[in-house]
Amino acid sequence: MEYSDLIFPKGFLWGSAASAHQTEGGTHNDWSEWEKIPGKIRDGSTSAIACDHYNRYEEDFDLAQDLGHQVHRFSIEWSRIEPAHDHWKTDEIEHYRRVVEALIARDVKPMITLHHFTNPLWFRDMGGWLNPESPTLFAPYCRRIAETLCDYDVIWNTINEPLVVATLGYLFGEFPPGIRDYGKTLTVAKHLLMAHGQAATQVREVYEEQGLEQPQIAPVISVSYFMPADPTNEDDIELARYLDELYNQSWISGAISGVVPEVLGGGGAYEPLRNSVDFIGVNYYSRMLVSSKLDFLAGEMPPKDPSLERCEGLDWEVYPEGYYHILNSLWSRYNVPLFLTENGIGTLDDSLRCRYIILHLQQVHRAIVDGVRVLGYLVWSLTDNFEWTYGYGSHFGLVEVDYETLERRPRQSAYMFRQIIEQNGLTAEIQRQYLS
Ligand code: GCO
Repeated sequence: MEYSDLIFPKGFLWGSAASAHQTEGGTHNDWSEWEKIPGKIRDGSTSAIACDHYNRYEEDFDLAQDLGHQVHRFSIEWSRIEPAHDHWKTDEIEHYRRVVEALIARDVKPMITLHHFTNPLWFRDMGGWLNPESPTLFAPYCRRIAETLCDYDVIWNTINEPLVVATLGYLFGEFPPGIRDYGKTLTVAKHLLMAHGQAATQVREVYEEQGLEQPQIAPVISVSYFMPADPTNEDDIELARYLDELYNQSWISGAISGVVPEVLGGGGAYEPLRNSVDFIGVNYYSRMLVSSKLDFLAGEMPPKDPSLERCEGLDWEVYPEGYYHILNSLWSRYNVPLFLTENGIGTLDDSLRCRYIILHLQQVHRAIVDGVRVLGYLVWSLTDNFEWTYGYGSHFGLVEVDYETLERRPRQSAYMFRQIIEQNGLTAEIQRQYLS
């Protein structure tokens, strides 16, 4: 196989992503309560200690720096900041100031996510994202964080993967609150869209009040490449198209247009959404085969392709080409720059992780050559961490965590990725070395 150098645009940003609940330990929110219910987490574990990142963030950021990362995406744990409604923990706010300062001191740019899956218990008890007031209940927290961190050079993410929150929490019942109701799923997606608008508006207002230049703000969507199980069957093709529209497109089109889409319940223009998207954060892991003969809403899926490699635990197929198609479709439809905020694989086979990263970056490069504007690429994740319903059963880290001693050990993939960053892309040599 002949390889050529695939060099990325000048100024392309490289790094890794993580979230508070999955790494920090010691959080107290709707997820930590959910984990206590037997059977919810497959390995019976909890996030109680996770990676102890709350106490070890400096050590982790030393690693990010040593590994050449230019950006680190992380989330702020809302339940730490506002543990009771309208009660604010100044020491916790200051903690995140130190976190941001620690990154900046290492020359790693912070990308701050305001909401990554978890909710404070008071918010859950007020109905969570089903409550029509939920977007405005979320807003004051966003304002406090923006007030604290606006003096630093950071990038803002509002809501992480709204459709994952909605579908896994309210359609398939695998995430808290464990509901299975299609109508509620759409309501939650709509409220998360409005919450994104509220968050962006709060951040913008704070910068405006302080006379600061506006920062970059984006929501982060999870995308899957839906494919008909039978590519000759019209109904399968139609179902794949329908799911793409619903899952990949509807929410982000609402955020960009400022109008709540009909599929999410409509409601016309929502003022806070105006000017809420500077770029789209895109998380891609895999494709999804769908069949019209099966009940998708009941979770029935066609068999996977046995020839494809899989992600540990989650069982996602490795399907790099889907990345190329999705990036092209988002760009051609919205013409808004894309930041690849998560891509990676859970595996104990680190050579598979190396291959996965290279194969996906080849597709990203292919999209860039087509003219798709891509700003950066972040590996999920810097370290192994608590993988939601899979507990510690899926290893996504460039850096291994020994959960007995909490020792961190960079894997070969971490050094490979450092080389990619140094070269600003994939040299022929690196592709030859890891793909053959
Ligand atoms: C996210 C993700 C992460 C997961 C990762 C692997 O949605 O941002 O869910 O939190 O750990 O996607 O599943």
